[in-house]
Amino acid sequence: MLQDLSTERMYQILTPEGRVVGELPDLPAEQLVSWYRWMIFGRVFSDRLVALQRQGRMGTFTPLNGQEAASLGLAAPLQPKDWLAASYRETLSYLVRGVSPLAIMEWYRGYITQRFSREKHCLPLQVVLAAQTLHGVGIAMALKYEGKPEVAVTVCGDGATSEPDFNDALNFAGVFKAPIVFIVQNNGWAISVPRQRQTAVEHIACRGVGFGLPGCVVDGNDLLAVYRVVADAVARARAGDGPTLIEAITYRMGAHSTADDPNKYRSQAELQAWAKRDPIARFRKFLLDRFILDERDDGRMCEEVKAEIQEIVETYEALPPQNPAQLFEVLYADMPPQLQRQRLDMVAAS
Ligand SMILES: Cc1ncc(C[n+]2csc(CCOP(=O)(O)OP(=O)(O)O)c2C)c(N)n1
Ligand SMILES: [Mg+2]
Repeated sequence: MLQDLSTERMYQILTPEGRVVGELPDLPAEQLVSWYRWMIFGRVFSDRLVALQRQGRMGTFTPLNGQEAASLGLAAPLQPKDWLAASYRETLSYLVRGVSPLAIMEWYRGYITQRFSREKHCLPLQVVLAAQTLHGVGIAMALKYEGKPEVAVTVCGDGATSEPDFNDALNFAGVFKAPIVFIVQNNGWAISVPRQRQTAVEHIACRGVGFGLPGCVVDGNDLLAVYRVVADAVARARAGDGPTLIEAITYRMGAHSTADDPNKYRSQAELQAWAKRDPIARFRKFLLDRFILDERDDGRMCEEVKAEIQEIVETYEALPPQNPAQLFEVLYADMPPQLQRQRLDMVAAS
């Protein structure tokens, strides 16, 4: 299907009004309802972490509101052994892959957490913009050398595409046909810098051409469209046909982080226009219209999710403080001698 896709038009299956305009993927109703629940989970979780931060119970947090469809849709087509290397914005992508909410909460609290387990094949959330794209290509090349059937997916923001790392990653992946999918979550802003300041080309996905990669633009607030496009690109990488660059057009409804005030740089009119494209409302309408979900199930599900998150918060707050010695333990498989000495000094001093 990727042949049908182009950077000329934005691929879409459901319009913001919930009208079907593309080919629906053949998926069971339970799958669709479970995805809907995950999007609600992502939003409630994000809101809760913002509230905890405001009360001094959480570190700086980067909300994902508005980007639930892109975050879920990019992770949903992956097999458990495929790899994901993404940024601080993709908390929902990680949760869907089975990373524990506690891992995310510890990470945002500033703990050195060991809960990003290798079994989930997710690298820890990356803050250094675009560095994860290189890590993703490295993993993809390792998979290729070892003749493994898995692929890597790497995700960054629109602002991160201006980093040298992003360009190096695309170039290397293009030349060596790495089994990887690059996804750019174009949410309109890099903190206060608008998307227009990152590149003069019309779509970020067009930049793939310069590296020999096919690119496509997808409506990032259309869960089924993101799923479909990423599933095709993953299949392409798995078949040995090389990397793809996908641009998901979405919008960050909240602040960049709990340390940011977006009212200083963007208009209410822009926010209101994007509120009409809400990814959860769009998918909900689709499910209700098709009788896959009813209002009562929906209400019950929201309450369940809130209760589940409340329990997670209680577990999180009962966690012991960080053991400083752990700082040394997560970086190297074999700790170098100077770090072993520093670790012993630290333990002795504490
Ligand atoms: C290499 C590097 N430079 C600068 C920063 C500071 N910084 C953190 S987030 C951010 C904006 C990123 O915007 P974008 O890539 O669009 O991702 P978004 O936050 O919108 O998801 C910047 C400049 C950083 N983390 N890393
Ligand atoms: Mg951005």
